[in-house]
This record gives sequence, structure tokens and C-alpha cells, in this order.
Amino acid sequence: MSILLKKLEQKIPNWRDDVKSLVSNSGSSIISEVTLKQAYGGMRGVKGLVCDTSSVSADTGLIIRGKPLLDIIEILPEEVLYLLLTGDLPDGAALNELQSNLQEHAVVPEYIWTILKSMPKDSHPMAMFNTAVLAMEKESVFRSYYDEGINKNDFWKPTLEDGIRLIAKLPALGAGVYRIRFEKGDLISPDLSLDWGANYAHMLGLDNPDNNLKKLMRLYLMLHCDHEGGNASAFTSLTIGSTLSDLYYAVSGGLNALAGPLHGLANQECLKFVLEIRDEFGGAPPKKELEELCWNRLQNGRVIPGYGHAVLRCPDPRFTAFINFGKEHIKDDDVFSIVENLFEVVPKVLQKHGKAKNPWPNVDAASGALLYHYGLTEFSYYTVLFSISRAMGIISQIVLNRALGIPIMRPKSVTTNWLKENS
Ligand code: CMX
Repeated sequence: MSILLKKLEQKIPNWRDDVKSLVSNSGSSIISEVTLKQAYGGMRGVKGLVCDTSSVSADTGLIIRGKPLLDIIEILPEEVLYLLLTGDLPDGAALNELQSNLQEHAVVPEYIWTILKSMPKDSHPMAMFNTAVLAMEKESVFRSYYDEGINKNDFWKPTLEDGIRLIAKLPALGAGVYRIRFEKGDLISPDLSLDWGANYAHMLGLDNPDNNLKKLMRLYLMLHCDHEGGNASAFTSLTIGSTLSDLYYAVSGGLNALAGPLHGLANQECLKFVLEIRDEFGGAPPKKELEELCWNRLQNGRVIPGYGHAVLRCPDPRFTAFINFGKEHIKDDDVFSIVENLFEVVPKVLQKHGKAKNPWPNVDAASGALLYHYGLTEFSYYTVLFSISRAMGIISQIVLNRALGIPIMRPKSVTTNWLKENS
């Protein structure tokens, strides 16, 4: 890891100086206000965190280290990891070295398979995946350095080491969860000649004669990598990480938040919705019928999965990337056609309905249809894929927070009585 480590060793002192001078010159600048409504409303829109790995703009979507997502759609997940951590894309040598590091640590400890195989057969794949991440906590390099009394200026280094070792194992772990939970037969060993994303596709063990599943996995793992610091999973992980719990605790905790249906689990909900439509109509229904179905769902007090977002006010560029992939590779697929038709119908319905602030599709509206096409039909598994990717952003954010010495999180809460008396 010497190239990545050296790069960060060069950059971190400058980042620290920047933050130090910002705080000393402008420490009392007001960057946000909080209304009573926001305090009851999930702190939506309150600016109270700093995240340098990525930002989400309402009208562009995800911007990674200053690069709009759709401008870097071709890069590998490993390249995006390097970009998240350092702010630069890796050159050939840095990429090779990072890939070798990931390969070196790709094997999941044997005790994890024993734990996973002993879990109830109907466990949710996310419960299995997150349990496994947590159970590997004893592997933490950070914890042993901390116990030996490492200088706090160096906390980020063993955190980075933990991060690389954990990210390295996630494809094998995710594929193992898939094969154990859905009784797909023996585990498949990593193929060390493959890159991180393609190797994951290989270990899932699905038929993939045209290699497009490998392409899809690289894209999927790149697209879901980060979404700034305030989303529920990153925020949870950052809070845990801020207590100096190691990355195994922090990542597992954050991914538990990703397992909620309003967050990462929406991809499972979304495909379920699309398949229900296909089964009800025996294929892709006409748009008129789709519209009626959406209205019925809204009238029954249910959300349209895959639509809306807390920050975005445009079609999610990650959705656009998946739709483009689908148009190129699976345009005649029934399930994909329903997704395309929903894109024409749902925004108009939600606009007319008048509640959702963002009527446009989010990342989850299209991804499931592509996975389903390539034989990954067990949709309760989809959030595991999301997790493998999102761990990169979460880990990068925690490494940077440790480098900058961000203290333990502790926002202040107030009581309803206090609000009555003070508003
Ligand atoms: N269908 C129907 N109603 C919706 C809606 C949708 N897709 N999206 C928002 N609304 C409703 C909300 O339920 C809320 O209704 P109430 O006022 O009755 O409570 C109202 O519109 C206002 O919500 P909002 O401010 O626009 O949205 P939030 O920031 O509160 O929530 C989100 C954002 C994503 C949870 C919400 O849009 C939603 O539930 N979408 C469907 C689930 C989904 O696709 N989640 C994946 C998000 C991607 C991710 O972060 O992982």
C-alpha cells in the first residue's frame, strides 16, 4: 500500500492546515440554521457535517471529489476507492498496487463461514453479511495499535489498513452469503487474475457466457460507492467511528441502517414492485394501466419504490447509468421494459399527487431489473451488493475524519416542552 499511503501522507498535512486555518479564521461563520420543523423532520437540509469524499447536488446528483458521476462512469471500483481517499485518480502503478493489496487480503477467515452456516436458514442476507463484518472485528489492526498507545495523529494509518483489508474481503463474503443463504452449492474461490468487481461476479457463480455480468458488477460497485456524509448509513457509521470504535464495528453498524426499506433495502422493494406488475399483467402493461396501478398504491398509503429522494431534485445519475446499460445490453427484457415505462409514468403521477418533493427515480429504480436479468433473482440479496460498494465511501470518510481529528459526534437534542417554551 505504499503508493496510496505516501499519497495520503503528502496530502493530509495540507488538509489539516486548511481546516485549521478555516476554523481559526472563520470558525464562527453561520453555515446553517435549524427550524423547529427540521428538528422534527429528520434534520433534513441542516448543514452540520463536513464530507470531502463526495457531495450530492440537488440538480446534478453525486459528485465524487469534484467529478460529476456521469463523467467518470467507466472507471473501476478500485479507481473510485483511490479517488475517494485521495482526491486523485490512480496512475497505472498505483492502481496495480491497490489491486494487489486487495487480492492479498481477499480470503475470508474460516470461522466466518462456520458462523454464517449456523445462522437460521431464513435469515435475511443483510443480517448475515453485517454479522460477518462484525464477527471479523478481532482482525482489527487499529484496535491493536490503539491498545499499544499509538499517537492520535497516526490513527488514520491503521484505519486505512483495516479499510483495505475489509474491502478486500467483501466480494468473497457477499458471494459466500449468497451461496450459503440460497443453497447454491460450495463456495467459489477467488480468481486472483480478475479485478475486484469481476471477481465478485465470478464468486457468485451465475452463468455469464457473454461476461456482461462482470461489466454490470463493476458498474454497480462503482455507482453505489458514496453519497456524502449525512445519509442514514454513512451518518451511522461516522457516529460509531467517531467513538474510535474500529471499522468493523462502524461499517457493520452503518450497513444495518442501509438494511432499512427507506434506504438501501428499497432496491429489494423496487424489484418486488416491478415483478408484481409483470405477474399481474403477464408482461409489461400499457402505460395507462401502470398509471392506475400507481394511483391505487398511493391511495393505499404506500410509496412508489425507487422514486423520491431526500436531497436530489432530478433523475439520479446512477439511475441514468443503469438505464443506459440496460438499453445497450438487455433492451428487450420484459422486466426492464416495465422499469423504462415506469420512468415515463411515475414522475407525472407523483407531481400530480403533490407530496414527494422529488418525483424522479433514485438509484434503486433500475438496478434490480438488470440484476434479475442476469440471474440474480433473489431480490432480498440486493442490498448486500449495495453494501459491498458503499463500504468504500464509508471507510474513506472515516479515514479522512481520523486524519482531520474530527471529535466524537454529539449533537444536542431538546425536549418538546423546551420547544414549546422557546418558540
Ligand atoms: N411515493 C409516494 N410518496 C412519496 C414518495 C414516493 N416515492 N417519496 C416521497 N413521498 C412522500 C413521503 O412519504 C412524504 O409523505 P408524508 O408527508 O405523508 O409523510 C412526502 O412525500 C414528502 O417526502 P419527501 O420530503 O419528498 O421525501 P423524504 O426526504 O421524507 O424521503 C425517501 C425520501 C427516499 C425516503 C422517499 O422519497 C421514499 O420513501 N421513497 C420510496 C423509497 C425509496 O425509493 N427509497 C430509496 C432511497 C434511496 C436511498 O437513499 O437509498
